[in-house]
Amino acid sequence: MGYSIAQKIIKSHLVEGEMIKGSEIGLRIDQTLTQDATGTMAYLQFEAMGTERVKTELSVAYIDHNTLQAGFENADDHRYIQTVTKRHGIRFSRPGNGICHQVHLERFGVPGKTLIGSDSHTPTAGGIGMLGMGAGGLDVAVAMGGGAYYITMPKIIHINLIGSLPDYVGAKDVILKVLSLLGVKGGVGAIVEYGGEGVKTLSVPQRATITNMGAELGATSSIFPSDEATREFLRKEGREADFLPLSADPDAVYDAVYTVNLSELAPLAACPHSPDNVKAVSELSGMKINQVCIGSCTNSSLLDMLTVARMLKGKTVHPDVSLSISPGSKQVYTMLAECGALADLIAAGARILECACGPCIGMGFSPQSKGVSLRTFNRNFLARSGTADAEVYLVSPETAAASALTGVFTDPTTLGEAPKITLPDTFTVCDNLIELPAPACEAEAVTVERGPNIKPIPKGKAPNENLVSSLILKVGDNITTDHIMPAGAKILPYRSNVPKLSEFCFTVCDKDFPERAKRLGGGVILGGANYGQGSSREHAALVPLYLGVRAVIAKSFARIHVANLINFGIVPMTLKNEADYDKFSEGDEILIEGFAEAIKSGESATLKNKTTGECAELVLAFSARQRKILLAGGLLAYTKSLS
Ligand code: MIC
Ligand code: SF4
Repeated sequence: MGYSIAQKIIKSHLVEGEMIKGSEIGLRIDQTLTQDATGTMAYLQFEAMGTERVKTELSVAYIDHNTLQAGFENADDHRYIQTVTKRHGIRFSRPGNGICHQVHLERFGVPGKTLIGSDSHTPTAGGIGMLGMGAGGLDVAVAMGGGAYYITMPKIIHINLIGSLPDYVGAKDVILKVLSLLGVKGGVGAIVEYGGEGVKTLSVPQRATITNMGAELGATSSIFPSDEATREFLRKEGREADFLPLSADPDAVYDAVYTVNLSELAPLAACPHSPDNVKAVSELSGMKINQVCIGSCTNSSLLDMLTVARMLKGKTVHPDVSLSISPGSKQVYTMLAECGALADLIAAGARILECACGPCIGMGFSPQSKGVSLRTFNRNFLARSGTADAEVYLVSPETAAASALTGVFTDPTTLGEAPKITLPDTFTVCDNLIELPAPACEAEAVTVERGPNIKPIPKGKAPNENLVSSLILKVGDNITTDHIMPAGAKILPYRSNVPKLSEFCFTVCDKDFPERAKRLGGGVILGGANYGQGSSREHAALVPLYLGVRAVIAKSFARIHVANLINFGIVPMTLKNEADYDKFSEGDEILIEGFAEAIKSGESATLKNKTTGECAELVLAFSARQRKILLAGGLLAYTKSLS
């Protein structure tokens, strides 16, 4: 039997376990990336591990999320990351250099290699045939120290692309189509692999839009073959030597196969508040809009920006619309300026932002009350924009530009002849904002600067013999990490200050939660299906830990979040029978007898509702390694116990 692309990369990086679907495997990690909103924690944990120099082939720290410096906090954290990386052998991408995934694709991604990043959209690298996976900061710290990265051996979902994209239909419409087919849980436990004749009609940045938003499927990763288009992209970046052809064996066997005919696609939009709530733009046509935001790691490539610039050239943004544009990287920004397209955007009335995440993570540009915002981003979770009652729609740059001009939802295919964009033969390459670390012999002389915003990380605890607790929160299905630990301009500056951050925990769902959790001394959370979907932020585990949460019981969990819970010693358990969810209410007193013993060796445990007398069976599906981590009170303690 042949191998798929992802299976080939896994095979060549396997250091533990066997490639048996559903079992835990350990992978050697070639490259890591961090961004600033998760990076401080990742480097504090790396320091706590005591490793002097990173052991990966390449590790890069990006500053792209917390770039709105309304106080000293973010700037202090940037300085910490700049100095700690210099000391430990990590490259530092300065603020102004761009969004981690876009810059990594341009400057560092290599087909066939492995990458983990403390950001859930790390699979963007799959656009270049690299196996990129999002992970918690602690997992990235361990990988930087030379440790393996553990995942469940995934299923492979094959998306067979045929045909070619019609005018005004973009790569974003492809992934929105896939989201409409699979849903936000459809990729859980799987890697999504693209193949078929249609692949060669897509450039690397278009492929990267598709793999980027594979994160919204809940997938472990998404990947494209590495072919002539990949070689061409690398050549333009001056990195042809990094090219390696990579494709699936003709007899590779897939767990599921879907065919998407690119020629039949039409512009699509993900409606509030979920990326899989997909409708045709034609169905929404005419709806009044207030804001358009173009950018983010999904749609900020030169191709995207040039397309938008051409559509706006010589026109003016509708008076009722505010349009923001954030190019993905300094390279994209520079080239837009060089060819005059930036002037076209400015002249049309676009509000040009720096090349960073910006509005995507609620860092400014929050919509007006009840505002309708069209965004080329990847997430439209409730309140993520910073305006709780805003309606956010996710669309392609083509739909965004068309609607910015008319002031209403507009299907770009109705606009007449589409712009034909030809990309330059070479890209403007200049890595002057990527700082190299100090050489090993000078590293000790580097002083790591820590600002007053950096507070100690809470420590996990070993489980008690019995779990005697109460349900301090009951939530429904598809709870995202943006519900658990909201972000945005007002909260993100406290990413290094867990006590302060805890004041915002779960406030999107229940504004009294932090106070209640503190008053009750913590407890247990009950969730629905796909609990913890979305971001890789380990703060969604660290902050509940600080508030005394010892376990989370849910119908099912999202991959990165469940790993983060285990890493910090919070015990994630699933209900054997989902209907038992209804037997429990917030405030109920609960008991799990033999809790520590069940974690040590049991497959299941009984959850007793002391308030009502009802019972439910819980599944404890842990690997031997995860059991040891939980018993040690978390990965840091476990890793230390090994040395
Ligand atoms: C996101 O898009 O939600 C983020 C912000 O990039 C997160 C990381 C974070 O919360 O810092 C992610 O995707 O992992
Ligand atoms: Fe940044 Fe948004 Fe991409 Fe997250 S999804 S990395 S916030 S641009």
